Amino acid sequence: MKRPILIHPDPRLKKVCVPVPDLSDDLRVLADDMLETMYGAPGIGLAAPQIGILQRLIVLDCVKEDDDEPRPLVMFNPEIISSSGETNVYEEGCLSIPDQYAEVTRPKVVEVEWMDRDGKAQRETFDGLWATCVQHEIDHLNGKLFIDHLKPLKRQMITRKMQKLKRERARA
Ligand code: K1U
Ligand code: ZN
Repeated sequence: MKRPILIHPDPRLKKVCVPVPDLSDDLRVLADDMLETMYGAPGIGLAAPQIGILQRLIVLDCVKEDDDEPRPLVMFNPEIISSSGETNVYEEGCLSIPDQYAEVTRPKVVEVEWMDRDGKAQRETFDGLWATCVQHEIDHLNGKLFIDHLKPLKRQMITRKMQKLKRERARA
């Protein structure tokens, strides 16, 4: 089932999320709903707080080419265990900040540990867009948005646009 995505500013997007204790069928359904919501948006990632669930769960699939096999990743309690000194600049977007894009600098390569949909511990090194996306999603779990990486004036400008968008949507 697709879930509605919260739009910034929303206090739930600023909260630090709690770890998922043990896997359950409810959590697997939540992860599947998040993948459906992400693909439907469309997007390349989604974090649980974006649908109002304040638990440490993210999903992502950064396979770009339509002809390539999809690679949906479900990560419970993801943790970055190492980051490269080398950085990468990517023009990021966010499903909670529609139609706004800005360049963000982040480590180019990150090593991540997480628990998968079957409760199995996983560890993998990500590069390029995958690394950017997994860092963007883990930021969400810590109440941080990509605009928090920008200069205050630019952040304020985007926030005002989102406030206007939310007022318009509420009136419609
Ligand atoms: O977390 C989110 O809000 C999802 C976000 C992830 C992301 C995008 C760009 C850089 C870092 C993280 C998105 O998916 S925004 C939409 C998007 O990037 C996209 C949509 C359709 C096709 C390809 C990309
Ligand atoms: Zn986002």
